[in-house]
Amino acid sequence: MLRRRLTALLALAVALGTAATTAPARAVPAGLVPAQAAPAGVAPAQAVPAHGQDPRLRTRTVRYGPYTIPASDPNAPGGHHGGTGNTLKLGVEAPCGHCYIKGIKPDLVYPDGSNANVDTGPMLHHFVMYNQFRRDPVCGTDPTNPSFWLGERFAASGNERTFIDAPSGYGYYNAPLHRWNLIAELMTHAHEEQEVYIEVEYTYLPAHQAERAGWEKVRPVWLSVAGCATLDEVPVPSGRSATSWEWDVDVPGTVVGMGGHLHNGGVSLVAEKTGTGETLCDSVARYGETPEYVNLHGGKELSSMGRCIDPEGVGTVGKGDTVRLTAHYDTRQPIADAMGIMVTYIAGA
Ligand SMILES: [Cu+2]
Repeated sequence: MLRRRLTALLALAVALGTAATTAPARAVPAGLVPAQAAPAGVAPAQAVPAHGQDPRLRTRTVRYGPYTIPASDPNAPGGHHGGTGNTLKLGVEAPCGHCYIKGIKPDLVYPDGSNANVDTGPMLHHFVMYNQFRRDPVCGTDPTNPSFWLGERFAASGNERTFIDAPSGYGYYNAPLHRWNLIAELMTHAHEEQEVYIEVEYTYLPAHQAERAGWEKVRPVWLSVAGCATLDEVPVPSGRSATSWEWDVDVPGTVVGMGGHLHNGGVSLVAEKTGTGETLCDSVARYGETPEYVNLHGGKELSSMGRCIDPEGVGTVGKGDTVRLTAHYDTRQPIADAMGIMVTYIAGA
C-alpha cells in the first residue's frame, strides 16, 4: 500500500516536472475544533492552569513560501484579482514527528512577519495540508481526487484563518519522518505584486508524553458539499441557495470538533445526522468583524466561521449513520467555484 502510494507520488512529481510548483487543485478548509471529555481512568498529568493551556505543550511556528502573488489588473477581463492559482509543494516541513498535534493556527504574513490581509490586498483563498502516508477516509480511493495522490487531508484554512484547536487530551498523530504536501491558492486586490508566507503555529506534545497522559488520536474526516470532486468546488446560483452532500459514516466514533469553510456569500454550513435530525454543527459565517477584513474596495469579507466544540463531544457517529452537510449561500451574483467544507475530527476511530 505504502509502496503503491509512493510510486503514485513519484509519478505525480515527475508529471509535474518535480518539486514544488503549480499544480493540481484542491480545496479548502476550515476550522476546527474541540471538544472533549477526560479519557476515562486517566488522571490528567497535571492541573491545567486557569486559561487552559497545558504547560507541557510545545509550540513551533513554520513558514511556508515565499509565495509571490501577481498584481491585480483592473483592465483584464474578469481579472480584478491577482492570483497564484492552485500551487503544490511536496514534502513540506511538519513541526514534529512521533507527536500529537493539538493546535494548528494559520496566518498569512509579509516577509517582516506583519499581518497580510485584504485591507492591504492579500487573501488566503485556501490552503490544504495532506499527510502523504495516510489514506484519506472519504476520497482516498478516488484517483480523481488529489487526496488519492497526496494523502490524508487533515487541516485547511481559508482567509478566515480558523484556529484548529483540539480539546485537551486529543491530538492528530504524526509519525516519524512523515512529511506533508501543501496546496495553496492566494489572491490579492492590490495593484502591485506582493510576497507573502503562509505561517502556521503548531502546538503539540511528543508522543511519549501524550501517551503517558492518556491522549487519544483523532482522525480527520473531510466533508465537502462537492463530495470528491477534484477541486471541492460547486456552483451556487444567485439569491438564497442550499447545496448538500451526504456521507455514509465509515469512521465511527465521537466527534470532538468541527469547523466550516465557505466563500464570501456564504451564510452557514450545517452538519446533521439524517436519521435523527440531530444537528452536529451549525457553523455560521461572519463578515468584516475587524478592520483587516474590510478590503481595499470597502467590502466586508468573510472573517470567521463558527467552530463546534463541546467538552462532552459534539456528537457520536456510527456505522449505518448518514451525515448530511448543507452549505447555505445568499449572493447577488452566481458563484462558479463556491465551497462548503467541514473538517471533522473523530476520536475512537
Ligand atoms: Cu475555498
